[in-house]
Amino acid sequence: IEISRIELRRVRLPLVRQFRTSSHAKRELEHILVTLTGADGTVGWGEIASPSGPFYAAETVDSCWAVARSFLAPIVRKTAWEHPSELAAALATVRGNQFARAGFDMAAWSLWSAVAGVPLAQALGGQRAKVEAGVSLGIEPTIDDLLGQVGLRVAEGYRRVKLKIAPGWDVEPVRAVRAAFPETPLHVDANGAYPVNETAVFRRLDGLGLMMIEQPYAPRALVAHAALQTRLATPLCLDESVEEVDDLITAVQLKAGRILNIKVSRMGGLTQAVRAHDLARAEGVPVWCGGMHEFGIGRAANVALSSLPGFTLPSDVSGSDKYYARDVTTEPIVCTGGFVEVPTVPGLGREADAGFLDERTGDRFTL
Ligand code: OSB
Ligand code: MG
Repeated sequence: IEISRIELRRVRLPLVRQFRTSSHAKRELEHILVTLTGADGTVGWGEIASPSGPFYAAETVDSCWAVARSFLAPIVRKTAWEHPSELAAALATVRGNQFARAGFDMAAWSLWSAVAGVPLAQALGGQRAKVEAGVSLGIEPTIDDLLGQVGLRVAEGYRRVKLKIAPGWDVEPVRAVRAAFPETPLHVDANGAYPVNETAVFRRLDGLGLMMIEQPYAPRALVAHAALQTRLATPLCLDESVEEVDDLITAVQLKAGRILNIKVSRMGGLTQAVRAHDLARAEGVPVWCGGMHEFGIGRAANVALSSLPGFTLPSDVSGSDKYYARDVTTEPIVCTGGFVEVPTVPGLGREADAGFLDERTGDRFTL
């Protein structure tokens, strides 16, 4: 596929509700949208969904912007490719910088599937017509606020609720939610906030019937995760620990977790996300698709990925309305009765809302 134009733009959207994790709080997000235009004029969209600060992963919006302009866009310019995996291999000559690479890989897949005339989900190997949606809830000022949020999302039909935890906000709020919602599938995510000598909190959480405990310790602490897993009945789920397929191989060998959260951004794109899925499936590790508060472009890619057969647990593919009053696509992502439909039209399945995007666009770069 020949690329005639590469465009990057920085786009800001306000969040409908502040989102707080163990490391930071946010009210507005800035993501970078990538467009690759083919020789026939077909456009592929991708999203670089890095947080502004380096608190989830090492990247920031500014680092992604710099690496995208100086290294990734030039690689796309000079690489001849027939399939997105070939472009992904060229992009992977850049070490790290997964979020930045993911935006280009996603744009390549949406362009390629549009040109091939197949839905992105089908191009990736997806099989489901709709995917099960879970929701991720931030740290709230009070337990009553949290109970209110859980009640709202359960009433909307979400099939699993994930609660962010942090030292000082863990056993007590989770126990309160479990007591008020005894039947709701629940899991917790610590974003690596606990020191590796902390086990008491997790042993107390172990009795609350959680689907999983996500990323209790720092990303590289795989040995500590393996040791904790031997002491708990609740499965541990890895997120930040797995940025490469090789990290997954290490985690499986060490038995550092029984479940994997696959994020398109964190894995450096759809190509690597599919590889992680294939490996996890072969190893009997159930996976689900995590999110980074993506706008409609990245969210559509998450829905397509979640249609692959190994995604047997609900994904963080909530409706656009959970985060944004108005999304950047002409049709928002909609969650109905706990499911999001997988588009059946060729390509990504969502069109950018050009006028609204222009209003929200700051810096641009074209090559
Ligand atoms: O750990 O899954 C995470 C958001 C920002 C940083 C880290 C995480 C998250 C989420 C968002 O949980 C989930 C979503 O996009 O719906
Ligand atoms: Mg997580």
